[in-house]
This record gives sequence, structure tokens and C-alpha cells, in this order.
Amino acid sequence: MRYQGREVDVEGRVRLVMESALTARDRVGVQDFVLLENYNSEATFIENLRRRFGENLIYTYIGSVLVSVNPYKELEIYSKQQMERYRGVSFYEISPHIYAVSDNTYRAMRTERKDQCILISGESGAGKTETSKKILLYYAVTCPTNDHMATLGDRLLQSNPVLEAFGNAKTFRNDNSSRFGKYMDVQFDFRGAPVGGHILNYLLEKSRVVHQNHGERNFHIFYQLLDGGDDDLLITLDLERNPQSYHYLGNCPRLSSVSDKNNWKVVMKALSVVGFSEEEVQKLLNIIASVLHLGNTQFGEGEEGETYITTETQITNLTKLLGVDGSALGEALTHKKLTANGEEMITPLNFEQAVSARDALAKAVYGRTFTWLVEKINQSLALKDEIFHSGKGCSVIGLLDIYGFEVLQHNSFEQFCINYCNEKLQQLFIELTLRSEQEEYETEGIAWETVQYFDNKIICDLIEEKHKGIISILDEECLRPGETCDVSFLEKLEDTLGGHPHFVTHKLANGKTRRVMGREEFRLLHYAGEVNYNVNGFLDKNNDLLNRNLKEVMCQSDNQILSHCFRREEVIDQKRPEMAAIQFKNSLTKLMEILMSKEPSYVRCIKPNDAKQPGRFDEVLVRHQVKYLGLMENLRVRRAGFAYRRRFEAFLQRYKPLCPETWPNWHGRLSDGVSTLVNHLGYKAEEYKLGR
Ligand code: AD9
Ligand code: MG
Repeated sequence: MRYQGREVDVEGRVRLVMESALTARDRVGVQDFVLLENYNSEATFIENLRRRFGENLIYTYIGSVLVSVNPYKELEIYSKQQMERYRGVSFYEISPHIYAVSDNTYRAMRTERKDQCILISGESGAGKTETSKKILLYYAVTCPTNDHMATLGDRLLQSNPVLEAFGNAKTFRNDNSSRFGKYMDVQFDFRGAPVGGHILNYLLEKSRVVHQNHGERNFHIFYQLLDGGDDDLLITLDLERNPQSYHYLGNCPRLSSVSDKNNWKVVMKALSVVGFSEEEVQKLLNIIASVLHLGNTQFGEGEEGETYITTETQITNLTKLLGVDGSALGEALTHKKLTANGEEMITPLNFEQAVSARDALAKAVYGRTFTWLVEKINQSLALKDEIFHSGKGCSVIGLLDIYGFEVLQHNSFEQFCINYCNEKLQQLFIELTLRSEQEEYETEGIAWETVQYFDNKIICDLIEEKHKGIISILDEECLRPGETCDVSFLEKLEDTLGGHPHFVTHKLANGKTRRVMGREEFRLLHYAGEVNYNVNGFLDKNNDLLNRNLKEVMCQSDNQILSHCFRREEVIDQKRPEMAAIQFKNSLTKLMEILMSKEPSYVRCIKPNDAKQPGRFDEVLVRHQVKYLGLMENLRVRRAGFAYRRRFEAFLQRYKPLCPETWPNWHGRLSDGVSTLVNHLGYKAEEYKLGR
């Protein structure tokens, strides 16, 4: 055995890299960046990543942070035998792997009895969702099972295909892009068996239901149903097989990388494993089909400007599938009910208003059904009462898989929310790995060379600060009486934020115009790069309004899912619900609290090329990610620091048998005892420091 490092793991064992456990191939480059001799050089860092990637070694550590490069091909490193190799083994004894992180987190939870979380970050297509699935699989396969909940592992795993079918879609950046954020708690009993799960979902990109950018698709489930559903089913739902028959399905019906037909089978099976009854599945599919029929509902304009429905068959289909009153639905799609001075008035909608009322209904129906799905899954994963009340206590591992940072040709409200979410996550990373690490050295009075890093708090504040941040301004603009529009929102932003170092519009400080920017755009200089946002639609999307008479129709539906999603109280209650961005901000604040209360582990995912192809390592692209993910700073902090820390007392207790002077008991000052012990072991002065 040869030592490659002298780090010590969480349990205090010296981490050894055993020659026997590593093959020559495993040793391409260094498997922990901490071991790089020239650790200040970005070029060396990237070269190490590239060489390893070339050998299909996609994982590398920075201390305990796992860096993962998307291979864009199936690697034979996820088998059950591989899982066995990683069980109970220390980080450095074996090559880096997501299973090592999974296993270490699990053991830390068991031995330290502290809730854990694994935070997976990286831009769209970098491999976050795949990573989170591998972690879940590891737990489902390797953990002991609880007799009461033998099938829980299956249900945990099968919740993924269901949520992906309804919440993922092909985008420009990723053929299976998550269009919602997901935080999942896996609960373990005192023996370490998974006994429950709970999912929190964040802001689904509902606008995708009615519109997709060129070359993108709607949510997978629509195509799966059309391709995989059998003839009888399609007849019941009055659907045609060709996606191009449906306005909402855009212009990109097929994908070379996935089979909608096979996935349909997978999803149907998963629904049944998770515990959806046949009747519920039927109701769910009725809703999915009715969204397509809504999209095909067309309007005409009469001579007096009145709007009417030209596609009566769609209304007939909708009436049947949604279980609502057809004439009330037709009326609600073309008229609006207002209450003025206590009196109800019905006013006709013009053509554009009718189209947007229809789209708003489709988005509301789909969005609420998605929330219902998550609730249903949560019921199926819920901790059973007898375990909850057993008094033996449960520990939790949380997995965070959100939508990654995204820059598209056309960026709107959705990208704004997604990128804001990524800023928050980066902030948490800085908070927990960079800042707190440095602060600890200060409080302990240990000499330390400060590592400079970019703190993105300034961007988080720009977005979320009360009264002055973009979200507050958007909210005020939505609530302000009188004529407000997207452009007045932009003007307000300019007035309040002009001159902020991370905010740019076409207006220059000297009153001139910046030509390269559109007049309806603002640019944010995010930690991960610049993004231009077009303000068109910001107010509407933030308002997220659905006409009251449409809500009335929906809450009378005899489809139980819909009557659950559209409540009578909502129609009666005139109070304005919170707007989308504020809601999102509040849910992120809560999420940060949840994550801060747990012991975090990090996986930083990197996308090697934009072509989604195996074997291609685009250095410019990778360098950009290494930069904004702050990996060099992460490495410097790690190198400058000491990996293993213990209180004097705990350290003496653990190691006192190694030295005759401290064994069996040390009677002087604790710090003197520690000095005596480490001196006896022959550590050099620069290899350790004593804090306060
Ligand atoms: V987004 O922010 O949701 O748009 P993710 O989640 O980061 O994004 P995802 O996990 O969906 O990316 O990965 C994108 C694609 O890369 C997958 O569909 C796989 O085809 C491919 N991928 C990612 N990780 C692996 C892997 N470990 N092995 C093989 C992978 N293929
Ligand atoms: Mg994803």
C-alpha cells in the first residue's frame, strides 16, 4: 500500500489510496484535484478533466465535492457489482463515483445522525437529473428494506418516469430537460431502511403547454400518448395519432434520442406501481387529451367584433372529457364575468382575449394537474403512521435536482425564474463552502491566505430585494391601477436599477442608445453569463390570471382530479392570490432554509459540448463552466485548508491509544494533549494547526 494523500475521512481513518483497488486506467490524471501539483492553473485543471474524460473517467473530486462530466453515452459503471464495490468504503480507497458520494452521505447520516442533502448543480443538459436518479437507485438497491414497506424503493424509483413524462420536455439544450424544480426527501428508519419520501416541486414552466420555441417540444406525455396509446384509447379520447394535428404540439413531433412509444409503456407501468388506480389514470388521460382539444378550439370574429367558437366538435369533446357543461364552457371561453359595484356583468371577449383565455385555461388545467400528480405521489411515498410514531426517529437525505442555468435565443419570464433559482443555489454553495470555510479559520485564529471569489449576492439582491429588486418592481407593476404594460415595467426597471453593475438596457448613462440591445429587453449579468430577457409577457405570466367564469365551469367538473384542483372557495374568495414570481421567491427562501438545516454534499455537473454528443470535449465551453461554478476557488480553499478537523476532546478520545503519554488518559490541558499526540506521531508543523 502506498499513500497518495494524507487526508482523513469523516470517521477519522486515514484515507488511503490502495494500489490494489485502482487499476492503471483509474489513475489517468489525478482523481482528486487537490493532488494537482500546479493547483492554481486553470489550464492544468481542465487538462486533468479532459484526459480523464477521454478515458471515460467522468468523475473527479475536489476534496469531497464531486465534479461530473456528462459522457452522453451509457457507461458500464452503474451495475449492482459497482454498487457493492462502493459500500462502506472510504472516498479515497476507490475511484471517484456518484455511488461514493451516495454511500458517504448515507453513512454520515447513520453515524452522525444528522440529516443530509445532496445538491446537484450545473447548466441545462449537464447531467443533474441523471445523477439524482443514480443516487436514488443506489439507495433503493443497497439499503436494507423495511418489512412494512418492501415496495417503497420501487415506488421511489418509479416516481421519476411519471414526473419526467409530465414535467420534462425537449428543449434546445436538452432532449429531456426538467421544466420544474424538484427537491426530494428520502426518509430512513433507525436501521437505515428507506421508509418514506416526499417531493417538493417548484414552478412548472406552464407556458410550454401552449407554446414552444422553434425545434422544442411540449411535455413528453402528449407525444407518448399519441404514439403509444392503443387504438381504442385514442378513439375514446377522440384523438388522432399524428402530433401535427394539434396546434399545441408545435413543429417538432419526433426525437431521435427517445422512443415515445416505449416510454409510454414505462410511464403507464410506473403509474400503476406508484399506486394510481385505473380510474385515476383514465381521468388523467382525459385531461391530457382535453388540453390538446383546447388547443384546437378556434374562434371567429363576427361583424360587430364579437367572438364565437368555430370548432363545435372540440367543445363536444371537451364537454365529455372534462365532464363540464358544454354551453357554460363555450360561454366562458368567449365572455368575461366582472363584478362592478357589487353587480355582476358579462362582457364579450374580443378575438385576442378569447385566445388568451383559452390558453390560460389550458395552462391552468395542466399546471394544477401536475401539482395533483405530485400530491398523489407524495401520498404513496408518505411515511406510514406506525413508523412515524414509533419514537425511534428517522433521518433524511434530501436530493435537489432543479432546472439548470439556461440561455436561449429568446429568454422570457421562465428563464428569468430558472436563472434566479440557479443564482440562489450558487449563493448557497458560496455560503457553505467558501465563505463559511474561510470564516472558520478566522474564528479559530489559524493563519490563512484569503482566497478571492466572486460573491453573487449582489445579483440575488438585484432580483429579490424588497421594494428595489426586479421581482418587487414586477409585482408593483402588476398591481398598479391604470395602464400598465410590459414596457412600463421595463421603464420602471430602468428608473430604479439603471447604473447597477449587473443590469443593462439599451439606454446608456449619457442618454444615448446601446444599439446591440432591443428596446424591449433588459440584460442581467448572471454569475454564469449574460442573459438578455425580453419583457414581452412578463406581466401576464406573473399575473397568471384565469377568468372567474372559467374557474366556475371547472370547479363543477365531474372529473375528480379537476374538481380537486379547482375549488369552489377560490371562486367565492375575491382576494388576489400571490403572483407567480413572489410565490417562487418565497418557495426558494423556504428551500434554502431546508437545505441550510442539513449537512450538504455537492455534485457539480459539467456539460462537455453543446452538440449532446459523446467523446467531444469543448474546452472553451468547459472552461466557462469551471469558471462560473467557482471550481478553481473551491480547489484553492480546499488546498489552503485542512481537510480534517475535530474538537481537541474528541480527537484525544479517538486517538489516545496511539501514544503512551496520552494513554489511557491525559490529565493536562486538552490542547497540550493533542500536541503531544501529534508530535509523537511525527507530523510536521505545517501539516496541522491547533485552533482555539
Ligand atoms: V436540465 O437543467 O433538466 O435541462 P440536466 O438535468 O442537468 O439538464 P440530464 O440529467 O437530463 O441534464 O442529462 C441530459 C442528457 O445527458 C441525458 O438525457 C442523457 O442522455 C445524458 N447523460 C447525462 N448524464 C449521463 C450519464 N451519467 N451517463 C449517460 C448521461 N448519459
Ligand atoms: Mg434535469
